[in-house]
Amino acid sequence: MREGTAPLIQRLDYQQPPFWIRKVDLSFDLDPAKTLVTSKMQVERNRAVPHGPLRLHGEELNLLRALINGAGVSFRQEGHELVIDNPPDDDFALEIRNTIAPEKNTALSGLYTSGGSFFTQCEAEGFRRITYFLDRPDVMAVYTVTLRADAAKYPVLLSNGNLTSSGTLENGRHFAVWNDPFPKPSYLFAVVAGDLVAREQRVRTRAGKDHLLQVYVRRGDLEKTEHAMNSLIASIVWDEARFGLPLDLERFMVVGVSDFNMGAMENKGLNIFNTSALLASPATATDADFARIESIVAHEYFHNWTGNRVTCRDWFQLSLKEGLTVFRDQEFSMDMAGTSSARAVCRIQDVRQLRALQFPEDSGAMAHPVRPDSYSEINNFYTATVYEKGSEVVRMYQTLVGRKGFEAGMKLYFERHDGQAVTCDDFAAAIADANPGSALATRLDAFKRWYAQAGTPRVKAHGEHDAAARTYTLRLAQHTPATPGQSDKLPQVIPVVMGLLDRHGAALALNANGDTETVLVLDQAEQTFVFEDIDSEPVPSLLRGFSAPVVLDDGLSDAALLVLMRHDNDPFNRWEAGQRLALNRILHALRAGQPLQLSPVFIDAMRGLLNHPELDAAFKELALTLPGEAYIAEQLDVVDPQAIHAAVMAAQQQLAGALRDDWAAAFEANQIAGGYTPDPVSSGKRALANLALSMLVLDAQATGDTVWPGKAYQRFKDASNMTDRLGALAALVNAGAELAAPALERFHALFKDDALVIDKWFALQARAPESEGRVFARAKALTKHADFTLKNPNRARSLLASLCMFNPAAFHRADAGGYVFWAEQVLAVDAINPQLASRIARAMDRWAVLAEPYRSAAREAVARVAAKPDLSTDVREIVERALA
Ligand code: 0A1
Ligand code: ZN
Repeated sequence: MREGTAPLIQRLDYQQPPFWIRKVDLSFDLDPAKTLVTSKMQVERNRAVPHGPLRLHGEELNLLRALINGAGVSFRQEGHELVIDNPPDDDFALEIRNTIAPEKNTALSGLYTSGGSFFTQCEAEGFRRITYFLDRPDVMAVYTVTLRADAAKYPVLLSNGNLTSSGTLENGRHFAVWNDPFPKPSYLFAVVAGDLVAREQRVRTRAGKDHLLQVYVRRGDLEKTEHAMNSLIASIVWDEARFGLPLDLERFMVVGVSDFNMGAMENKGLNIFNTSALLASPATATDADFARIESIVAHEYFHNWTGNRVTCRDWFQLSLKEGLTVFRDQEFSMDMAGTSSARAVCRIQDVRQLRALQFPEDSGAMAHPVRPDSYSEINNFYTATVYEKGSEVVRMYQTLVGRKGFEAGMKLYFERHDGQAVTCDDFAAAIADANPGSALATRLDAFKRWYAQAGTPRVKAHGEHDAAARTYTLRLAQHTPATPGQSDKLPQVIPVVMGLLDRHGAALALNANGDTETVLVLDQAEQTFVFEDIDSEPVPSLLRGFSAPVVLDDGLSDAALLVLMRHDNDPFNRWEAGQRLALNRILHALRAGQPLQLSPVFIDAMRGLLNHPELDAAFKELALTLPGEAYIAEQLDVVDPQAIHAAVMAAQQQLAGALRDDWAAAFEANQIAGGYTPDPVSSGKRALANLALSMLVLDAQATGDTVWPGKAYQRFKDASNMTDRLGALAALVNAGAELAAPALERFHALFKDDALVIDKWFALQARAPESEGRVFARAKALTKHADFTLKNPNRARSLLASLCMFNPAAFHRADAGGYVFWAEQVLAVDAINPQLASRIARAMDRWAVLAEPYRSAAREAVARVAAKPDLSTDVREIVERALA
């Protein structure tokens, strides 16, 4: 959409639609240049709202005719709406016929072509780019879809639901008819047509029903679908076992496409995936890719209940389906991981992600509540706040009512709302009503502030031990900072899972029952909690498992943090204590403007972790990885990305040197014999070996040693899987080793025909630690590489997002070169794909906290983009919020 200013849509303006569409018969005569769409709808007036015209949404459509009950009807086109002023009072049949041009659809929303096949993407408002419709999630219809296409070019014709008939037509064409028995909103509609092949699996579920599972991909990619199929089967089993939610369709299809704006899409019975979230083989995908595929396959499958069977009334309720489904996929991944330590690794990774992406969002120009109040482009609100913070909100429900209570709440939610389009309030009510008298039900209104208030709450903790009274008094205070449009905030309901340790690390009883862990519910601005029979000053372990999405300031000394790091039986807080120790050192150096110097105590503590005989390799890798630059930036009022980078590099260099022998031992100890499997134990070992290798190569760069770079190169050449190969390549590239250049060249030659691997090649170079501007120069040069294109979102992101969003020291340059580059690229992408452009535009969300000279130069670049008159509404909303 390209207009001066788009209207701001307000949550409180919601009204039911004046008409319902109950049934749709859609037919497509597929042709890349000109596809004919015929839509026959059964329409009825909604008598709950006042009479009004019928206004159908439509964009980029060429209307051929509109008939009501078979006769021509007068209509007008008003902006992106087709208005029929006097439709009949009684139910009527509306027929629309229009054409579209899929091959010109570079925005990848609606019906488009990719690699010679047809795909659709309708969430959030893509269906209106296929035909005129009431394209809103509360209008739910039963769809019958007829596809006609050239049989040789498009042998596979798919849509939602069940195949009811198929056959041949004249002129080498063929057809297929699909019927989806479940009423659904238009955003869940999908079509795929092309020369695809499928991996198939028949399964019988607990309920005793047989189902056909299919994973469709391009010829040649079939052997990369085994992991996705296994993940799908595991997801089906899990959802039945954990929540009693069965697969409701005879056929469940998953399709891969190389051009896709997001990870994947949960279209009813026909999930469409970015190939990056679907295809994996040991030789081409890393452990992280395998884990991501498992979680995204699960996420889309889980949407079948949380999103499809019960959907959103309006787009402000997006977190109703997304927060809940992320929570479900996170729980699934933890259950799949198995051991408590492997579960903790999942949790730590999720929290790291939240802190790296959502915390900055919550304190930047785009800060918005989990349930936003307004938007001009809904695609801009598929955010870390709606997804990841939304998931944390769901997790807090579970913490407040317990696991069983939460399952009972889910059951009630489906009993009440199956087949409906509902709101976050309906979900909250179901969980609370299933748990009367619970810590949630008694504070439901206050709890719902999590949906309404933006910003990350700060919790301050202060404990005092009274030796004479043998009591420990814990005072908790909370405050949520102001965010755009919300200056004053009320207290949130914050579950604080906690325990107390004595000086030696033993867990203390918190009450007469002898419990060593409890949940404190902080729901006031300030509250105190008193523990009895505490003999000596304890060390509090607060917010265990990251029980609420807040920033905790507990003022703990290094000594206390060391106790937690060594002894806390909550693995999350054990990890957190080590991160805090590192963070304290980095922040101290930054605030004092002094070079960073790690203390012997810190180094020893890290050595203790690395050599610990019992801890898992995966946990060690997380514990020995320093906090990310974005998270460090979040702790500062004024951000100098270059100073942060210098401090992190210094810390890394010192850790590399001081633990040289320990890294070497860890590298040797974590080699894996035998074939590749992406299980948590093996992937943990590979992760630690790769971290060790990168530390050893980094140290070698400083000392002039050539042995470890040589070993890394050898390992890169000989690796039998992508995790080890990319790990060794990263070690060379990130350390700036001489062997990096030949290794990169070799890597490109080896994988030049595998787009997903070439994406990694671009991303690795654009994310490398900056050193004297070389990384920025290289990334800029790579935009001219023959393999680079802005048209493929994965490729564009691999270079542009990597540089502008994930490499602060390369991006924020004193000469403003990064910002000039950003502005050029955002404008260039915007002309092709506004959704993608607006994602990249968000690199500037936090310009206002930058130190000079970055701040002024960044603002100027944002203003320059905002001054362009023909920006998409997507990018316009982002840059205007940034400047507000
Ligand atoms: N509902 C999908 C995410 C998604 C949203 C928009 C899309 O098109 C632009 C595509 C996918 C999910 O949560 O997986
Ligand atoms: Zn989702």
